[in-house]
Amino acid sequence: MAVSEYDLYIGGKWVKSETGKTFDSLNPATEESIGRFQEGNEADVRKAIDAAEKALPAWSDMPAPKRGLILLKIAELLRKDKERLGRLVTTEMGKVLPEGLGDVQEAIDIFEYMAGEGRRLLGHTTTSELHDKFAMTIRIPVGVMGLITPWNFPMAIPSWKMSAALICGNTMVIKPSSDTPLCVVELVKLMERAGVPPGVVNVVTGPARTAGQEIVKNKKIDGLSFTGSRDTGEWIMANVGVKKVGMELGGKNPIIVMDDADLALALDGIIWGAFGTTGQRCTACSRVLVHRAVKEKFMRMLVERAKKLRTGNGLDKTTDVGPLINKAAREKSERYVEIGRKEGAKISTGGERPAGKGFFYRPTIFDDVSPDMRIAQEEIFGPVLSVIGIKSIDEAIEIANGTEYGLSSSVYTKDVRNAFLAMKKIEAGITYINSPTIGAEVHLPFGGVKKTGFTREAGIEGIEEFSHSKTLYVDYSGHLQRAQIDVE
Ligand code: UN1
Repeated sequence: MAVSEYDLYIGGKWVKSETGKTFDSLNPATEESIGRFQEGNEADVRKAIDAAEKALPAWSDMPAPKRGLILLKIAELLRKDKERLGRLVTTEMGKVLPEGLGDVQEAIDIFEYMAGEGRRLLGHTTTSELHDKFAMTIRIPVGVMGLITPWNFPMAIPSWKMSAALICGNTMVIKPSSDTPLCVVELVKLMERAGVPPGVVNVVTGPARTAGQEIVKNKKIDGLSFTGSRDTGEWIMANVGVKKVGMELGGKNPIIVMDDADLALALDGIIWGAFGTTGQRCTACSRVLVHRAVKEKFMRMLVERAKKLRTGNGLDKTTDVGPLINKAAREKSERYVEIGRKEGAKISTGGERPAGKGFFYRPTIFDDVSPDMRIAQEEIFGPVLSVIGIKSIDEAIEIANGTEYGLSSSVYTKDVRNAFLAMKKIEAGITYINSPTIGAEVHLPFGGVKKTGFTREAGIEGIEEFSHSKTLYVDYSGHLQRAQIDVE
């Protein structure tokens, strides 16, 4: 079958890259190409920035509720096309179909949510220390935003960023991950149809080392929003210069199972949290901290269930776990399994790749893991779970907090004291009680602490990454009043 070629989207036009080069996006389940994309470079990014700069005055001047109507239209078009796009996510990224559809649903949800924010964009009014003086804040756009997005939620995460950036009145250049450019290209085609004016959203596909670096370093970009790996995030922080920066990096998310927990419920949650999306969520559960009083029993349940998980093409209804995104990702999981073995942890199931095409890897569980092992500290981003025994909620929280990351976390318990201690003391942006570490909803803030980053996306807080607060003072006293001086 002939492979379609897709162009860059700059200033409202689909154009070729300056490089004349292309790259292919592969279906990770079959290793076949699903599309050919422009290998955009620095010059392409600079053109896209110019287009975004040109479009900024008119777009930022449009009343926010009116921008909101365009966002609603985008949501409507996404909804109409949900089935096709869900299959596209499944094919390009390798999730199972219900998750592919969920990815599109999350995009619909956030566009609807942010459309409503257009009628709010809250500032606040407050008192003044002086007579006849009025004080308040409003939200203003950041300007031209650079968005660098990952492959694991190829519709949802670009939508979190684009919807918030749009409603706040910014224009933007987006560089999607080279593993999933088609999802963003399709999303932007819908935006074009929904009436997003030329130049407001520009797409440059291409490598991190050329297109990506230009977005990070270019001084005309006023704000940068990045979701991706810890290493790239650290490089960005060191090179970004003076810009408003959003950082959403990795996780080593724990689920604590206490001795009073409903074990069947915890089992469902852990299987879903650890092996859903093949463990490739920054919110995926990669550590289970289980009370020693129930550990043996729970391990038997967990291993039995994990063994039954069927790996395969996500479009196949019988598949539970899809492939990893690419060859390097599978090799990373393999490397860590080797590290875990050498560290002395015991493989209870998995630890191998099935035969045949596709970047598949069996769901893998390590038992007898100690908290300081590399497999319990470092993000693997694959279907590899470490189980650690604990004796109390205090010990569990200490181990939960004993990594550099802090995104999501969870505790299974029926004891309100355990639940509240976990909610208060776990160092993370999100704590779930009696549900897994994944499944954030778009009207609540999403983000982490420590080396996970410092940004909150989605929810009202999501507005802050894509706007500045501006302070306004109105003095109607008719004479000079000096703050801090004329206070008597
Ligand atoms: C991510 O893995 O980067 O909460 C985002 C969740 C999803 C989003 C995950 N709604 O798991």
